[in-house]
Amino acid sequence: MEQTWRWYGPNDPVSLDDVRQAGATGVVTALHHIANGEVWPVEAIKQRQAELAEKGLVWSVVESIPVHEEIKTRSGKCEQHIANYQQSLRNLAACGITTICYNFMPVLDWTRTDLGYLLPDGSRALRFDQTAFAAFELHILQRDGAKTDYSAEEQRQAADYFAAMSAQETATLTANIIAGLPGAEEGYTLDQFRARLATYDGIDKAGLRENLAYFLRAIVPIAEQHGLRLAVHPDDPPRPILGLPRIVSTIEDMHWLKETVDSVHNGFTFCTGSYGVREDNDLVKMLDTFADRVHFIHLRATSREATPGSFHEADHLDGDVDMVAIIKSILTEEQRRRGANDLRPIPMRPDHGHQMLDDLKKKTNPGYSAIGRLRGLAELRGVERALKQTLGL
Ligand code: DNO
Ligand code: MN
Repeated sequence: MEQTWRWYGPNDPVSLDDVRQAGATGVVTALHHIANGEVWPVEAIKQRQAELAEKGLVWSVVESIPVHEEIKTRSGKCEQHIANYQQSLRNLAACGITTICYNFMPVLDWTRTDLGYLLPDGSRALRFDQTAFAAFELHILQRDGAKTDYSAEEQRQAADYFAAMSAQETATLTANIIAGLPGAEEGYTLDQFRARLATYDGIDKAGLRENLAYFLRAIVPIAEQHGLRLAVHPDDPPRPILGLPRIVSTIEDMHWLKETVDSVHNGFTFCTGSYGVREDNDLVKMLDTFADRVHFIHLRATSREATPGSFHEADHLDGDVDMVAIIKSILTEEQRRRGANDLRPIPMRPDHGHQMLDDLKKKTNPGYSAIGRLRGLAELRGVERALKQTLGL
């Protein structure tokens, strides 16, 4: 595995020196200063590469070129956004950057209700509390005519939860959900959010799949021409929320993606923390089934809680996912690729970490503080080394 690290650019409180000291050799980043939908110019890409090279690092993976909402809803300037996306891909290829992560989650990127969930050891984790989320949806958002599938019991719990919240807690919960977590290109006010949700009225799962297929038919040929590896990030959490469809959550979705545009360039970001939230996702099976199309790996673990749908982020080796088995599968795939003369290791990054030690006193990007990810990377690297030595992988 190529050890990589997500870096949000010059404003990231984690410096490139920190990244090197964590032992990563590759950087995962994006040109966040370029507006969503615009072309990434060659000069801007080269400038970022030069900044990294100065610190002995390479730009290994783009995460993400954001997919404009008008592509997801196939409305407005969709065609222009797709043409721009194609051009950004060509420009990245011209600069030698070939692995591109993206996601197709409607309106919201990854979503959490609590950004500072206190763990017994005093560190802080990200959490998705299904009851808090339902309180937001039913009592704060209160969208007219919204379809929800909460049971009577869930509705009662959400009402109790909401009744017990202070104004400050209500504001914090709302901001956590709609203001945009790191990497999400958009944040909203409540009114903007309601308006954005309304743009999906009439787009069901089949409709969203159609829009993704349309997008893939436009970009996979470019990836083929230029040797790019596209890697779709799964939905997080991996299920429909707020009445919006989600289409990259299960092995069935992965089959659909593969069959819809059947090319090895049309691949996956295998994010164990996202897929692993569903109990019915067999992660090792998913990874093994699509191994030749897994172009990028996010390793982290989540722990499902007693309330269905609730989970929090666990230590990298200690959640619901069998991380050792996952890493074994990745190393087996790398061995297969070497046999086929593809010597490139698969880029992997520790995806999120707990806020801990000195970082507890600092303002950090939720999930993307230095020390927790450093710990995660160190543990994952240890597992890799042990497997390589004992199994000869
Ligand atoms: C969640 C995290 C997110 C993710 C972006 C994908 O699992 O990895 O930061 O990378 O939502 O674009
Ligand atoms: Mn991820």
